[in-house]
Amino acid sequence: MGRSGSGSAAIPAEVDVAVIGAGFSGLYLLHKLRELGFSVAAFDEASDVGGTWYWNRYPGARCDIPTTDYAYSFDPELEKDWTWSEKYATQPEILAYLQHVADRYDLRRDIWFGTRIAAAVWDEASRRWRLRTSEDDEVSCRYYVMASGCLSLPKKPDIEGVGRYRGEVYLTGMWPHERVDFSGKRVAVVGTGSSGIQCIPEIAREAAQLTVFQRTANFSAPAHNGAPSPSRLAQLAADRDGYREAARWSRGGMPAELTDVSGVIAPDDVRRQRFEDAWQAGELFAILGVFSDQGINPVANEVVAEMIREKIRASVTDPETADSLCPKDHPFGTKRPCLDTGYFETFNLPHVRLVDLHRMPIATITETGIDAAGESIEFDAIVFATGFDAMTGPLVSVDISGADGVTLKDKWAQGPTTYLGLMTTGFPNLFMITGPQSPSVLSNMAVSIEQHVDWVADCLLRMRADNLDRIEPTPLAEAGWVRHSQDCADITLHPRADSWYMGANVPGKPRVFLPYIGGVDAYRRACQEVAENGLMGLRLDGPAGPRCNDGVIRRVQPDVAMVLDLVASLGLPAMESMDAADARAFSEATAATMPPGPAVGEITDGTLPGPAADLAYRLYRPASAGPHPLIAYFHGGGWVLGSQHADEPFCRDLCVRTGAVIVSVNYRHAPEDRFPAAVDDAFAAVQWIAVNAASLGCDPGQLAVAGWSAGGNLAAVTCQLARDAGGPVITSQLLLTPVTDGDFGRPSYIENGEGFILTAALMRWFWDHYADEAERAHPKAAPLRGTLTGLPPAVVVSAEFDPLRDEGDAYAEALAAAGVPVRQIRARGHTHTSLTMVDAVISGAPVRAEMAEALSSFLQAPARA
Ligand code: NA7
Repeated sequence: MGRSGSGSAAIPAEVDVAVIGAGFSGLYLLHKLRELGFSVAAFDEASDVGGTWYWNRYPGARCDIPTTDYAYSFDPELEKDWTWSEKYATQPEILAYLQHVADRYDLRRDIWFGTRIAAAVWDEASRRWRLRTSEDDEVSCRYYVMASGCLSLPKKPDIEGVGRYRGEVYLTGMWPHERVDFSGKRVAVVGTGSSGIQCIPEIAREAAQLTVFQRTANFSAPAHNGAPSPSRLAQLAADRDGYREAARWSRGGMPAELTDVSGVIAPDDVRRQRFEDAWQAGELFAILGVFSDQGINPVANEVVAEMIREKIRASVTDPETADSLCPKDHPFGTKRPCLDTGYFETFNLPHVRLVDLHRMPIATITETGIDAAGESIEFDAIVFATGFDAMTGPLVSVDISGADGVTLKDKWAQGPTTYLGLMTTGFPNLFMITGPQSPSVLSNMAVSIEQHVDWVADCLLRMRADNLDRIEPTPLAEAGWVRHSQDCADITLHPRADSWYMGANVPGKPRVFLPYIGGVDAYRRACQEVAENGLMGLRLDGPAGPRCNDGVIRRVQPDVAMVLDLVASLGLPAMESMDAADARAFSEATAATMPPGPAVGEITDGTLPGPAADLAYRLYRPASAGPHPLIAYFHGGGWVLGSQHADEPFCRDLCVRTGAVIVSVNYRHAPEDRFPAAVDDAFAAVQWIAVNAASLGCDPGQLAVAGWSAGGNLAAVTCQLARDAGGPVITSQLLLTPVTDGDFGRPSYIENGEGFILTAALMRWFWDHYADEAERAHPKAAPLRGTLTGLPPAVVVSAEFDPLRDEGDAYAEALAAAGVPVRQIRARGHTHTSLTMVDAVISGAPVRAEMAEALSSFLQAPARA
């Protein structure tokens, strides 16, 4: 049986809160909850406090977040007490710090060491958890908190023959407490993640021979370790509270200035300078933030990746070894980058050898060494630096059985599902500290741990005050958070890598991005909003009776939310407060700040005859050989704004995705030319384009019309006019968030009338400029009110947070009811404008891919007579 740190006390039968783990999380939890008057017992398998820093005692083990920031901030007195000796402290120093914390707050008396919690069962009748230790002792607790760490379950080396080896074997994550002496020995290190990269230079100092077995070359930057950063120390001395608060509201959990320099657009000298500055800083967030777009744009990412490869090639003398050490199979940052001290230079030492497992795979481990590609290499010791079953491993390794008898392991068989990374449905009163779908391993853990502990403590306090004793996330809230967390990952390059972030390092583990990548700041805001909104998404119960404010805390796509935040922060005047000329100038100026869209084969300008005057058009031709399908395109802008080149990024994107020639036609605008001038121009343009298809290098049998917003309105009306006039033959229509009706009473007008760029007020302004009240019901203004049979197949895209959503959906449904083939695409989490923000709103790309694929499939179908 485990004993409490104070010595003899037996495990208590009943506590308010049981905490698993006595590392950074467990220690602060214990302290905080005890201060609040809860009875708490903590359990740890280790014989003392420290968590990660208790187990990872391998030579060279250090933190990779500067110690100025990798420490508790909850007590200014504790900060005054402790002085770090280095920028990146060694494992013994961090362990000493945590021991000091345990002493300072007298924590050990409530920690049972050498005690593993093997199983936990929820008892609904008593609304308590029953925990069982590996020694079969039982503890009953109201709340059960897994503070068991993200990287605390080492992955067993999964290499053929591993059990046969007779020499010394070490696992970096379970290093012996006694000093290991490699002097004069032949040593193998398997694995080149952070642990391998930290221990290899240290082992090379002692060993007679060192052979490093590398499966994946890793990006690493010099830590430039030494004294703690004078500039960070000065900032802390000047305003400790301000510094800590800035860390709490930063992207990664350390105060940092975010850049808006794009790695795609910046000139070479700027790129180089920014990179060199980050390289010199020797901080992970610096090298991960050289460019604003390196995490999402492969081109920007490759700029940084190649500059790091240059550094590697410059450090390593043997070109073949240098080449093997250069990472080429994953974007930079998608596997955790390392900070090192002399790692690459170690391979210049005569007794150090790199075995690149891609060139020389391990056949088997033998009794005396490792056989690789026909060569038998003998070793006195093998060090496995092969990583962890990260994030979910430590949680599901306990046999946790929830309210419906399902185990956590089974619930998460396809990947973890959590609410805020803090709780999971079906497991009431169970909290996780830095669980999956929280920023955790992507952030400064110290900051994330404090935020989680504080949130849990506030929650328990509130429940106590409100006479409640049961809490569980609702399925709706949990599904919403899982989706949001996934949405955040999907706009990054992370899913491209076989990383432990993706669960890819453990055979059979589901491939799911595990941490939350939306940022510490965004995450903290979400947690705060949940608390402020009556613990939204959490079902509470107890003597005071049940209560639940169900809902989804984040529904807007993460990059769309960033755009909305930016727009709100600019405090721009409402467009409807301007006259048409000012509104046009304003909208053009805004468009000029957007990325231009992908390159196409050719862009040419021309004019075509219109009913009143010539109409300007801009033609986008794919790089491929023709004849191409042809799309007549009408821009958005509420019939008031825009021109033939206003939607250029979207037109280029459509051109590239469909392989069609896009002819974007200008038309007469209101208020100078009111309804039906724009319709007349649009129809005339389509007639001209159809007649001239061949001379435009296109296939006359593959003509589509397309438009966005008011342009979607014109495209829809044009199809009705062409049908009624008996031509031209239009093979399909693409309506992107179209205006189809002037009904302001639809729910989407009420739900999304404000705050999503296109407002209800602006839409009224557009209509007022365009058409008289009496004209608005005419099918040429409101195609939804027209006859819909016999129209070309349609792709109709609506956006969830658009006032026009419901009229777009209504049009799609009415078309389908009239027998028109329809592909209806509902863009979840998007706004009226976000789908056209090519290369700025990444989450729009899959929607545009789907619409282009649907349009192409209609275009390629045999033309309808
Ligand atoms: P990591 O980062 O998971 O690194 C493990 C390394 O071991 C990595 O290079 C793996 O290659 C390699 N590995 C794993 N299994 C094998 C087998 N079977 N054969 C050969 N090589 C293998 O763990 P660390 O302990 O270094 O770091 C974990 C985190 O701790 C770190 O990110 C910091 O946050 C602190 P692979 O890349 O899978 O090809």
